[in-house]
Amino acid sequence: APAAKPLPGYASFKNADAVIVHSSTTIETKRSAFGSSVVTPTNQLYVRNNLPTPPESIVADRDAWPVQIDGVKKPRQLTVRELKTMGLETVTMVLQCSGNGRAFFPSKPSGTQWTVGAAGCVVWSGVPVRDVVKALGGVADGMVYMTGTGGEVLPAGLDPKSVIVERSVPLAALEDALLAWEMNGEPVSLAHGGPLRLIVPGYTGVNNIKYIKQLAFTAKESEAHIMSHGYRISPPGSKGDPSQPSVQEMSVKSWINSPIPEDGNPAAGTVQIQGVAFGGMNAVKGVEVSIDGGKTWKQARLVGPDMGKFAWRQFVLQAQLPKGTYQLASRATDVKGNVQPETRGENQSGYNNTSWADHAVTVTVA
Ligand code: MSS
Repeated sequence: APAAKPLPGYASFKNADAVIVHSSTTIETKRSAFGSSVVTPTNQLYVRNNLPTPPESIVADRDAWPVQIDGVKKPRQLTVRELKTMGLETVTMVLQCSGNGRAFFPSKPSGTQWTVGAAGCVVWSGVPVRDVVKALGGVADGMVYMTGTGGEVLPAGLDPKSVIVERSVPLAALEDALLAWEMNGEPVSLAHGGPLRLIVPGYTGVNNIKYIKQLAFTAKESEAHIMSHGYRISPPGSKGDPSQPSVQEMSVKSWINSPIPEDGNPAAGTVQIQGVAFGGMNAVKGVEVSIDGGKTWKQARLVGPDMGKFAWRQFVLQAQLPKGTYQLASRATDVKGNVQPETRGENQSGYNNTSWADHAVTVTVA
């Protein structure tokens, strides 16, 4: 096996045994490392950066970080210090990269070959965006998007639009959105977007803008390349363009984290089949587990605290398994009755893979 890549400096606090370093800007949580405590520990959470990480100096004086609020009746700049007087909310949310599960596409789309570990369940605290908007006189007339801009210093000599991390989501998303300064009980680390991050619960990772420097309510979608052409659900063989759907709301998904082949063969007898399930915009209602590749299913039990509709639930099924080889699969249903599909939706860049068949594991009981 090739030698493991070292952790980059900004992520040196990560647990090297619990992650796969794909590159200096892409780090995946190992499937064996999700644990059974609902929340993903910060030192095991995945990282995905589209640009080089900003310098540590931006988190030296966190409360002084400014964010410009535009597209409201009274636009102005606010510091984190001021935001901390304007409201407080905590939300537990699945943060998942749009490309999680890309490695399972037989078409081998280019991009990081994430399996399941570009996701985690994370607790965020900050001010509700709706409180900020209210304090600034409400959204200006005619605005239909909420557009967040990342605070990276852009590489010189390039058209800013071609590289800037700026994403628009429908205005309705502001109802659940936060400007967050705390993650899992600590100030948001630089790796995860400190000093201030836009959190859009239920939406894929890319919409959660790190080191946010501007939050604008806009009449049009951002013209940044990452919005107009990147992160589009493009038909196989075609390039991204603004007419195609963008990656936004997540949908119902689950996968098994134990037993998995990486952890060795479980002993014959009672085997606890466990994993995680989430509904994106809707709470999870239940999870079924199959030991025969999806021919038959049994209802699993949801385990641990319910941390709200944007969090994931853990599930477990105790199965009596004699020696043999089993194809273990899980299939979640949300409260609206949406069922996790068997197959992925094919697309050029390998986004939004929710297929239960792709996430199944073959395990030998010894
Ligand atoms: N933000 C910014 N500013 N920058 C960048 O790069 N990225 C994205 C988000 N945000 C970015 C941002 C992505 S893409 C993702 S996933 C996320 O983030 C991640 O997170 P973490 O914390 O984990 O790293 Mo895909 O859809």
